[in-house]
Amino acid sequence: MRFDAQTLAARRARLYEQLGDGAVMILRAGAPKMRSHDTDYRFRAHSDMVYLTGFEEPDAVAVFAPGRSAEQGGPFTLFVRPRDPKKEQWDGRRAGAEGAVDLYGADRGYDLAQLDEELPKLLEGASELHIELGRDSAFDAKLHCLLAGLRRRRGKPPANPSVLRDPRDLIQAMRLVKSDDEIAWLRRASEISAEAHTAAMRACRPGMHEYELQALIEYIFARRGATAPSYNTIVGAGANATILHYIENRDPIADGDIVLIDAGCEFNFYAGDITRSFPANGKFTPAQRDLYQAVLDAEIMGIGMCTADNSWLDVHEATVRSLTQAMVDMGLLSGTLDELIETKAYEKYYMHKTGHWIGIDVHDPNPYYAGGHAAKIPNGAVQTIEPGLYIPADDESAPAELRGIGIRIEDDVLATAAGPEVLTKACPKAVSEIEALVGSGYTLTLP
Ligand SMILES: [Mn+2]
Repeated sequence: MRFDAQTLAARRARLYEQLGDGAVMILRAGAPKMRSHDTDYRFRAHSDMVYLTGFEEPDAVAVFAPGRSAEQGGPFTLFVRPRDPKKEQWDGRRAGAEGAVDLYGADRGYDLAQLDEELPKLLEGASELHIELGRDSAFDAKLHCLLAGLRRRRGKPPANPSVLRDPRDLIQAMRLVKSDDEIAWLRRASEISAEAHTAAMRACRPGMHEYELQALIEYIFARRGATAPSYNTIVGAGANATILHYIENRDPIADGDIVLIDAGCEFNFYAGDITRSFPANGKFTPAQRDLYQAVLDAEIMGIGMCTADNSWLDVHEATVRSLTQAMVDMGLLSGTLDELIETKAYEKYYMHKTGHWIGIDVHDPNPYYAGGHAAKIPNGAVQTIEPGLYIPADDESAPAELRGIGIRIEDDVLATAAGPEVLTKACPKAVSEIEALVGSGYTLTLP
């Protein structure tokens, strides 16, 4: 278990308070997914499940029923895969029903086989059920049968929850403001990610392949104890950098290319997310430098706006304004600034939003709107700021020297009462710093 028992118990107590005694919430860890024939992708449990239980095994089902007293078994029930020495020999250890209680603090632990029998009992008398539908059709069908069965009971008090709600509404709002522990893990994920990017810039020289930089980055993630990249590492050289989510990473890096690396690690479940763009040969051309500086100016301005006075949309709109002006100045767009913004003409070269919440998911699904308005940035929330400009190689309307260049610069920013704190600040981004760093050499040493 990677969260301590107290942290988890405190999170559940907050959840119970918001759920109220009449509600029941069901969360599921999810199932492994096939990668090829009989081998699966490495499993990672659903973030909400991990956040509230710390339980990482596949297929687990957690049921939270705040209204159940200790005599009734208590509010937290965990259904898990049974102990099985033969299967554990092949696929790893299992906590089992006993471990669910002893190691994970469940009030009751059951084998998954008992779910059909026990779940109706847990739902009895609940007025409201929080369950995410549409993720697993077999589970949805089971639940529909169960609810229909509860409704059919004649001559007995009503036993069915009559309101269905999505658990994400409650939990994702809880996850927006990070605790000190969470900030420490995000900070560590940011530091490791920054070290990896810095190493990649040092190591880069024309003639290498994109995958060599990916390998170095992911080596540093693993070496520093990160469990995995928090998303597929993007290393795009030249025109590949204009593809937002380019993950093939197979091409050689040419002299004169800008290399865009978007990579971050997951440390104790929490994500880092950094993008840097740099000249493969260590020296920006004047056109590359103009484009880079325009994005950097917008990024630094956006970071400065990560305070409780602003919404994420305020930050986005200010960034769009700054980048659109730069696009006019560089001959990419023509027209008045207001008109180009109004008609979204800037989307030709800047087609994504300026950032996203980050936490236990790299795109932390915390609320972006509250009461119909873009959500303000509360102190304790962490978000990325990541403006970019992408000029397709075949865009004949763009100045020739700008074609086939992609620039994105991304940092992870914690909003605090004292102002924005850049968690990824160890990763250089000023033009002079980048030019000094790229190609300066990185020697891989094994400890
Ligand atoms: Mn990002």
